[in-house]
Amino acid sequence: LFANVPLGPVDPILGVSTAFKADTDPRKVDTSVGAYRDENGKPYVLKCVYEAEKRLLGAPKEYLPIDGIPEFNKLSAKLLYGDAMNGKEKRMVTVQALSGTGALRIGIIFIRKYLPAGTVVYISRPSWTNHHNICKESGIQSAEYAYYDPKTKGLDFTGMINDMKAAPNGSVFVLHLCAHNPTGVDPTHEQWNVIADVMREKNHIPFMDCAYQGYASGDLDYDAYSARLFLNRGFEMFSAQSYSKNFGLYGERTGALTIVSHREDVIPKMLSQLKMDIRAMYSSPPTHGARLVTTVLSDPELTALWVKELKEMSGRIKDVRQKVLDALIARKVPGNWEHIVNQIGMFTYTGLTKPQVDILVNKYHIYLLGSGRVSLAGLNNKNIDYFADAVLDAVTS
Ligand code: PLP
Ligand code: TYF
Repeated sequence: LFANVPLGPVDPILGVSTAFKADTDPRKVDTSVGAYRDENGKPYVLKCVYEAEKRLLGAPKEYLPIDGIPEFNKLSAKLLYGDAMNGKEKRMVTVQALSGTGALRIGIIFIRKYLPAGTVVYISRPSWTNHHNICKESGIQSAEYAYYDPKTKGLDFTGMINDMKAAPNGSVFVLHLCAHNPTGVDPTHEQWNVIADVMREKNHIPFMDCAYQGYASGDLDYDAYSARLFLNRGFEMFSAQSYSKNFGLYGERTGALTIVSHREDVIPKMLSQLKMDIRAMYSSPPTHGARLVTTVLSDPELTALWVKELKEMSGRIKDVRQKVLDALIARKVPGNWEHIVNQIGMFTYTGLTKPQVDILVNKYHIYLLGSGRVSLAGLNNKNIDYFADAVLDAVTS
């Protein structure tokens, strides 16, 4: 019966992480998956989450409504859109989702069902590898727009704008709110303004992928600039929020999808359709993570603690960037490595070639993606010198 089931490809990110776990070499270093590690290389439960968990001990395990906890949905939209909401909440709909991935998935299915047939979803080149998978599995066509320029290791702004102009009017553009994965390259605020102008002219629809709010600059409002700009400029738009990174809730699958319409009267109908999809897929979302986020965001003291911890996490990663750059310069590693400190968020797109990556993995047991992406969270004072030694060897051999 199942003899013809073909073997699927290994996920290019999670596959590397699996290889790391199987490696028994004591020197091994994991810079593959984007998951925060503390200075000792250990996963970190945020103190605000720990405190919220204490308060939630024994909370009922009843089913949630299909669209999740109403307060969680409200707080999520407010966290992302902030003052830009300004009365617009009446024409917004938010549903709790199975983290960022689940929010993207529900949103993309909604696009397939209710946007004009043939609408194409444009994804940055490169992007988080799952974006194309989500579109493919949801039965919608995806295409790419220029984003990263390997020559400058920065944004290919001209290419991006040209691709936006060339796309059919009314296309969906998946845009990373901040801390672009995998490149760590974000548009400046001035560039976002131009992007919004072009998207407006073309009637394009922004789909903000918000996996790192607060994680880039350490400032929740600063990091939300692009989403608030689009809302202020009157776009109809989508946003998928993940609490995996900024609350460290990875396995709790906590997130939200928000859709903004021009019209208030369509919101109940849109919600009813989102609920139909959710009901048929998994009936209702999980309780724990959304309760944790709700507890923290509705308590000013816990929110302040959260913001402090966000600054600590993003601050440690910035510190690691500088230390890696210093270590490479100290070793006179050929090439310019300034991009390591110019890029932002959890990752640096090193520019290492596949053969160089192979040296790091096979000879040094340092696990990174084949694309040269390094998750800086995996580096700390104990392994930065080892990492820099390995890069020197890889680049000069
Ligand atoms: N989008 C991007 C760009 C990501 O890096 C991630 C991973 O964190 C996600 C979405 C969604 O992740 P999750 O489903 O864990 O929230
Ligand atoms: O890019 C990353 O490393 C994170 C985590 O299928 C991740 O976004 C990786 C792969 C995946 C889901 C999450």
